[in-house]
Amino acid sequence: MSKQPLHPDLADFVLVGDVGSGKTALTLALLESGEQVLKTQAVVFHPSQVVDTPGEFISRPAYYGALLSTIAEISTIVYLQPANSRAFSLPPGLLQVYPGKRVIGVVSKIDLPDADTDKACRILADHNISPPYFLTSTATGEGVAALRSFLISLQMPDASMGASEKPAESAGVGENEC
Ligand SMILES: Nc1nc2c(ncn2[C@@H]2O[C@H](COP(=O)(O)OP(=O)(O)OP(=O)(O)O)[C@@H](O)[C@H]2O)c(=O)[nH]1
Ligand SMILES: [Mg+2]
Repeated sequence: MSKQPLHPDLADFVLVGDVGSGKTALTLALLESGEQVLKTQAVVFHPSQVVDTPGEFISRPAYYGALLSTIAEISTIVYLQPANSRAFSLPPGLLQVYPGKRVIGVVSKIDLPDADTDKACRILADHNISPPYFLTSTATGEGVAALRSFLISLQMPDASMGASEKPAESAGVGENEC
């Protein structure tokens, strides 16, 4: 659990994605936390309802119930699609259970030599996740600030937009999307 969060306005989202897709690394980068990236064994609740989940939650049907109860009270799902993966991991039907959730598509690990960001974006689109998609690397830091700004903009009082709509320019989004 982080103490004295640097970004208290970063709130109310849950990261989901396959084992090793980079959820914990991205969570800590967004929070600018110095914590070590370790394999996530159980749900981690950071302050302000920022929630990191173990990849097993979506890769093993036995955990779907735990996933559903974890995300019940959270408004925004941040789904990570690794840039070097062709597998889409969000369980079918999850978004039907919670049709009101905002889903943000993130292409993670864009620094990897075998990254194919266009392909990853197509995979997101093919699974009905609406753009913009945020391209990130926690190795280089690329795209992290843009995603953070976008997530913070969702906490603004008039942020009724979905991820499919362009946020205010002041949110600083635009360079790391596809
Ligand atoms: N090159 C590179 N490596 C990354 C990036 N993000 C995460 N990694 C590495 O990938 C591995 C897995 O990252 P995690 O953040 O632990 O992945 P996770 O999705 O939290 O995994 P689980 O907790 O097992 O579900 C770690 O060794 C990270 O250092 C990235 O953007 N680029
Ligand atoms: Mg993790």
